[in-house]
Amino acid sequence: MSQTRHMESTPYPWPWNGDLRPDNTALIVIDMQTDFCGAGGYVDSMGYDITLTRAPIAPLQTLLAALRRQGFMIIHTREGHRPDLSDLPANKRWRSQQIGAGIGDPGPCGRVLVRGEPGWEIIPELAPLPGEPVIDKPGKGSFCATDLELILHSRHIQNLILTGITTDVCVHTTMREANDRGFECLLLEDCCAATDPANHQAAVNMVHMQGGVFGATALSPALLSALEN
Ligand code: C5J
Repeated sequence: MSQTRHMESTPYPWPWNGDLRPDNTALIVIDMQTDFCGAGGYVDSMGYDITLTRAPIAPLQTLLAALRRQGFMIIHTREGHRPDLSDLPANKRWRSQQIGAGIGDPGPCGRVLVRGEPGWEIIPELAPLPGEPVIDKPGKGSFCATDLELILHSRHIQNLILTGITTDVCVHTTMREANDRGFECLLLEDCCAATDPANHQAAVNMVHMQGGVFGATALSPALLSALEN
């Protein structure tokens, strides 16, 4: 007989059906790259405070250690473009130039948001382990123009735990895409961050609407204690 396991989360105990197991649940760590949280990267060059986007590093290290120990699938993503910029929409490039961090332009960490450049790498503190899939995505959502959905279905994943940066952009877009594809989503608030704390909170609040319109949210200690029990 199968056992149900829920954890404390808002606005409902997650997952909806109590079916939380290492072999049906994946952790996605979104865009923990130097460009988004390192000195001289894309976010820093736009003038935002990287202490905000670095805040999830320590909770993520604890979470990763626990989930790796228990055998959960771990997936990492990187936002970035081909060196020839053939996958960079002209309007995305233009907007980034308006704020002084033109995608594809040279910067302190190499060409901004370009694959293979130092700024595009995942930060060493959260480096993927061998065997953990890394999804390279040209956009905000992790499902757009990637093989993420195929990978999740091949591993029979039903539940997704979403973390990384930024809460209001790439994490939220990915959560919406995943929810529409039928995945049961949990956003871990302390393992995410935005370039503006009010936007982080607004993104969390949006998930809580309509009985959990995109899923649920929680703090990582709630997940860790559910897994310990
Ligand atoms: C942004 C992201 N904010 N990873 N990307 O452009 O959220």
